[in-house]
Amino acid sequence: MKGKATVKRKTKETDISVTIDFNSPLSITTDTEIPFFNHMLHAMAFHGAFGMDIYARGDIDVDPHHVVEDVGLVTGDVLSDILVEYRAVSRYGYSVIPMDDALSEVAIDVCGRPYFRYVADFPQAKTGSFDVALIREYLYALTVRAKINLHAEIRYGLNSHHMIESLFKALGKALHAAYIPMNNINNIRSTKGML
Ligand SMILES: [Mn+2]
Repeated sequence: MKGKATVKRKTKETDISVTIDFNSPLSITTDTEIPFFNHMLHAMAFHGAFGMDIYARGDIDVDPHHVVEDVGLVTGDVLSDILVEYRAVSRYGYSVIPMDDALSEVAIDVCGRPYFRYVADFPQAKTGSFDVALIREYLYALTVRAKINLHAEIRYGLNSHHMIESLFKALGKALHAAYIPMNNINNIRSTKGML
């Protein structure tokens, strides 16, 4: 079905499966064994109003780095597959989302030319046990594999948890807008009501 794709990837470090389904916004499971990462991924899909099923196992006893980065890689692969099926999408999506003290901005162009800009200055290096530096690894991996232009900026905030959560909500909403299939838009926007 268009708008849905699954990619599985198994290496010596990680075993990952990601499904995204833009047709089923209520179906969200995030199972990575990294509670804060699960929380952020869930917020992204929920506020982006798309279905997402993530299963990830890996050497988190070494460092959650591999799992976080590889979930980004596989999620990018899924978005790339969805674009192939849709053929044309709206391309652009942006969102600015506040959460308490924090404000984050995400702008996306699904253009086939990977570009990544990320601005974040966190007041706390960890939220719970989660190293906030890993957020960059996830976003960069997703950007490269999805072949999108992603500008992500946490403008300000006092609490790293709020800052990252506002960023993931903005990312979800921006992805939703950027991957609207182009044919549907044309149909709706045609003054004739059809093409
Ligand atoms: Mn939270």
